[in-house]
Order: sequence, then structure tokens, then C-alpha cells
Amino acid sequence: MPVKNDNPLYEELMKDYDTTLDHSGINGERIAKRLYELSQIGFVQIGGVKRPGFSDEEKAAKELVKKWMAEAGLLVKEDGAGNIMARLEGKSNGAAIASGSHVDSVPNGGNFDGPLGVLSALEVAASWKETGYIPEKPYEVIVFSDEEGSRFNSGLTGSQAMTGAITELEMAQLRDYNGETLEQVLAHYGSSLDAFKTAKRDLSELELFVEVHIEQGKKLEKADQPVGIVNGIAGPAWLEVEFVGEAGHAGNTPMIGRKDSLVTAAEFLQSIPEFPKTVSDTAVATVGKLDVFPNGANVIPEKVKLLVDIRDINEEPRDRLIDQLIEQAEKIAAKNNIQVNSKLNTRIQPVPIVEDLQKRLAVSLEKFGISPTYIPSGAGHDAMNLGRFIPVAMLFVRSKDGISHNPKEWSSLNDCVTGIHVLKDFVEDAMNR
Ligand code: HGY
Ligand code: MN
Ligand code: MN
Repeated sequence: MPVKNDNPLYEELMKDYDTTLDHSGINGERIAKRLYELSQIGFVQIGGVKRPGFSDEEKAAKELVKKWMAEAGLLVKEDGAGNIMARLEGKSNGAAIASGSHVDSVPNGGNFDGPLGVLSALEVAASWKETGYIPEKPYEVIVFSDEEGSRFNSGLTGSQAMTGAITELEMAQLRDYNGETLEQVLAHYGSSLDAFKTAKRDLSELELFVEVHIEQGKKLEKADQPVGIVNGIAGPAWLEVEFVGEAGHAGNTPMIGRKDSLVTAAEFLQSIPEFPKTVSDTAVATVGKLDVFPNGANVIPEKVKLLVDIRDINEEPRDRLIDQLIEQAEKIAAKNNIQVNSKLNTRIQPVPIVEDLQKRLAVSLEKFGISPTYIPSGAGHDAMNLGRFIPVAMLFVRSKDGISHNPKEWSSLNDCVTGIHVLKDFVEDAMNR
């Protein structure tokens, strides 16, 4: 039991845990302990962590997971992009069944987004070790680097490297929040750009990839179900827009004739919410990050750089929305005699989940008395990069009040463990096909 301190996560999880869920080698207390130990890495406040991709904190979290992987009898490898692949050989060779997620976080993120998927995949292997089950096919637990993209403002870096979805030009253009290049960041992390380029993997080594993730929405709460099935994953596109005006003295410069980049950006921001519904009912657009230069109280802002997170579960309307927002930014900039530059930092294809895998997940769910709830994922996940090459599936675990990317993020241990039982059943079924 961890030493009691001001982070009550372990006690909170165990408080109303139903220990009858501990069977077939799955152990809820182990999950509670591990969620707690991960929550201590990059701890910023109760429930909140900060573990940017390729940071010392992400690395420390991976090292801890590697220790647990070895304890579960997995052979642990790390590629040049910092992705971890821990493997259990099966009775036969051939393509592996894989499961996993990420351990990096958004700034001040919650304790479940990513870690739950990694610990769930790992718990399946730990349960097999305890019960002496040997899988028919190889099994891999994967931890992807920098899923959230808070390092370079372009997400899913690890799974992009593994699937070859990032070009050398894009690698060269990445700059982190300190202005460092990918090469510099990797050197600090203990890898290199050359090693990063070798992370591209022959994905025929994997038969399918299944990810457990918190829902980060309210559908399961509304359906009063602990676990649900993802039927599609929205593709995020991150549009970087920079408005360039002219710095000036806030006191001596008359209002008329100013080239105030922040006033122009504000006008653009105000207009954004009107656009998504013009392309589809599921499209969304959000500005969560905005930087002002030089950011002085008595200086008319010269430059404003902001990121628009644009998503839809269908690619065509999402791309139409991107074009409309670029046009809108240009229109507003021209009206205010301000320069504007825009570029796409990330454009990930939305990924459908194949019917057959949804059906197989439904069969596993029903074994635990859960009626399937089908949910499109507005959030992007590493599964979508792999989903362009191999079949992928996702299980969602209920989120309290749908809150995520927030220290209040919460899933009960009962729901987490139920998700693991469903994952285990789905994986064991896949092993015998
Ligand atoms: O931003 C996302 O959709 C995910 O949380 N990385
Ligand atoms: Mn996530
Ligand atoms: Mn996330």
C-alpha cells in the first residue's frame, strides 16, 4: 500500500471497490496502486499531472511501466521514437494481438487518460501469468510516445513514427514550447533523429490493435453502462493561425490606425463557433491555445499565434471546415489591415472501426451483462494511426460527468476493472481465431 500522502487517489479508488470483480487473475488493487504511482509522476495538484511527450516525466512514467511489464513476464523493447513494445510469445508464431495507449498527458491533465489503457493491456498479461494461461498468438502491450501533442503542438507523434505517418520535412519543422527541434528534444530524451526514423514498423507483425480509453464524454453515464464500444474515431486537424500587426505604445498610439493583432484574433475567435454546424452535426472546432507576442500590458500586440483544433468523424466535412476557417481568418485580417499566416500542424484521417470487431466487442460485453452502447470518439487516439494499416478496436470506460483533460477526470475502479475483464475476453477470443 503506498505511503499515505496528500494524493488520495489510491484510497478514493479502493473506497467503494467491489472485490468480487477480482477473479481470473485480474486484481483491482494492483490497478489502483499503479494508477496512484503514475499519478505521482508529473504531479501538479490532486488529480492533475503534467507529463509532456519526451519529457523527463513521460520517460519516468514509461520506466515504471517497463518495470511492471518485466514483472508480468513480457520482453520489453523501446524504439527510437520512445514507443515501448512489450511482448509475450504465444504457442504459435505469427502476427500479434496488441493493446495499449499512452502515459504522456495534457498540461494539468487527469489520472486516467492514457494510463488506463496501458494498465488494462498490462493487466491482461499479469492475469495470464497468475493463471498460467499461454496465449495461442503473441501478445504485445504498447505505450506510444507524445500522444497528446502538448510537446510540439502536433499529436500522436509516437504512433505516427511507428506507422511512417510523419515525413522527414515535418520532423525537421517540429519545434517544442522552448523552440527546441525534435532532434534536440530526442537527444535530451536519450534517443536521436536517426533512431526516431527507424521506428517505422512492419505492421503486418500485428493482427489487430485494441485500445481501452476513458470515454471523455457523457454517453455511458447517460446509458448507465460501465463500458461501451467505439464505432468511429474523429480525425483531429490542428490549424495554426498567426496574425501579424504592429507593436506600439499602448499610451501614445491613437486608437485609429492601430494594427492590433489581438483585437483581430479576438474577432476571428468569436466567429469560429458558427462554422462547424455548416459542415456536419458532428464537426467541432476549438481554440485552446493562444500566444501573444510580446505579451506586455502596455504594448499593442504585434503577433498572435493560435491553434484551432478541428475535428469530425468524417474526413470530407472536416476538411471543408479547415478551408472555411482559413478563409475566415484571411477575411478578418484583410478587414483589419493585418497580415495572417496559417498552416496545418496535424491532419489525421478519421478511422472507422470495422463491423466485425465491433460485433466481437459486443459479444464480450454481453458476457458481463453489459448492453452495448456505440460511441463515436471525438477524441483522437493512437489507434487511428494504426487503423490505417491494421484492424483496430476501442473500448470506452465511463467518465464521471464526462470530464477529461482536467484534474477532475474520474472513472471508478469498478468500471476500470470491468473494462479490463471485457478486454481480456476480447483478446482471448482473438487469440483463438
Ligand atoms: O486530443 C485528443 O483528442 C486526445 O486527447 N489526444
Ligand atoms: Mn488519450
Ligand atoms: Mn487526451
